Amino acid sequence: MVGFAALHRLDDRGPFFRAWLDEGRAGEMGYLARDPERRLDPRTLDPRLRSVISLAYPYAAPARPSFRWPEELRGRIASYALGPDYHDTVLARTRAVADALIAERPQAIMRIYIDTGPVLEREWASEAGLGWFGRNTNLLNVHHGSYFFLSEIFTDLEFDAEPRRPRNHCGRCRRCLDLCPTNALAEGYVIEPRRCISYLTIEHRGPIPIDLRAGLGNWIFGCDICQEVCPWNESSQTAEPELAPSLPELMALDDDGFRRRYGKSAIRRTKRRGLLRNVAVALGNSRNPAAIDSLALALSSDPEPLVRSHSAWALGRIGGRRAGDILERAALRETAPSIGAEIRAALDAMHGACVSDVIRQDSSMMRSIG
Ligand code: B12
Repeated sequence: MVGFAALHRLDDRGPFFRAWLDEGRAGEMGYLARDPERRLDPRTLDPRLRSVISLAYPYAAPARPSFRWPEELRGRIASYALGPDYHDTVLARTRAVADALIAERPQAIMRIYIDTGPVLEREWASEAGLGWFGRNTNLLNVHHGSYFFLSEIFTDLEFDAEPRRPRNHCGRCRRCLDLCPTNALAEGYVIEPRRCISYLTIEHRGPIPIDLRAGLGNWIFGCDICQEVCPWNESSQTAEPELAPSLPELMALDDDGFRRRYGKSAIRRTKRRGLLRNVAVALGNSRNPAAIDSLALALSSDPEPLVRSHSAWALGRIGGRRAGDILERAALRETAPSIGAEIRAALDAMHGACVSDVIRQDSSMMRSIG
């Protein structure tokens, strides 16, 4: 898709954007808060710029997971990250458009942005007529849903472009709000990234807050739930089977293996450490005892404290005597205080669960006696 818009200062969005930053929603994405004025007016990048050519590139998204979870220990990866890194592919295609224009107007300025620059990309795409801001805070289009990437060419060329923001078609639908497992979406078309699975699994570097881990399910890089449940995406989802990697296999990756497998994919962003942290959480969420072996190995020998600590949590979540024994042994051996704390918390959670099991059994016994 392509659309055009004349550049101006995004006055009507300024207060929303500033409030969003003031509420700390950028989290660890410090680059979002840097110099907000540049984001609100692209002409501050170069005062000669006049227009934006906004481009959208649809990508394939599988309709539903094609495996049985949690019997099969497979992780889900957001569709956008399944192929080669879109920063490279979309950049090449956008550059081809800019080159074609330069061939016609050799003096024209062309500045390309895709994801990495100080640009409110959805805002310009919407001004250029490509879609409306959905309640899930993605840009939505009646024909293509929301599974598309955006890129922009800012230029000093001028086009006959009438401002034509498409109508909002979300109506009263709030499936994305209701079905987000971590309640990251709120009324008012606003996201709390610090609760969003995409943020937690990709952008967030340290330990994942314990109260949000269960909500991650088996998402190990990004998340598509707020897109999958959106009625506007029904026709844009394909029947292709999903490329769902085996979690124990990922847990066994060393640095070299990670680079070989994901070096050319957007997934490299998390580094091995971040991905295996997410994989540990997913294995825990499976509550499948078949996950214990790879978690036990990671807890005893992974070089990354982050991976060891999340493996401890995961063993606690799976529970049972064997996971408990592994945790008890690790508690005696582990010297890093942060991991020791996770191991104790995992054991406490397991004992809490045992006590409540006993109470539950007791009360059902009382009921049957009664
Ligand atoms: C930071 C970021 C994130 C963060 C924060 C997301 C967010 N909603 O802001 C996190 C890590 C959570 C994230 C996740 C995802 N992201 Co992201 N992300 C970005 C990035 C780099 C910046 C976004 C930004 O500036 N946010 C700050 C907020 C304030 O900006 P905003 O939401 O656009 O806010 C404007 C509008 O919401 C509008 N507005 C506010 N209220 C209202 C109300 C109404 C009624 C209306 C009409 C408008 C409106 O005004 C605001 C100010 O201009 C952009 C690339 C870029 N440079 O734009 C990609 C981008 C937005 N992401 C993208 C994608 C694909 C995703 C994921 C789908 C990936 C995934 N599957 O895991 C998820 C979707 C999660 C979600 N529901 O948003 C695509 C979106 C394509 C599309 N069709 O919309 C982009 C454009 C990247 C690209 N070049 O293709 N992302």
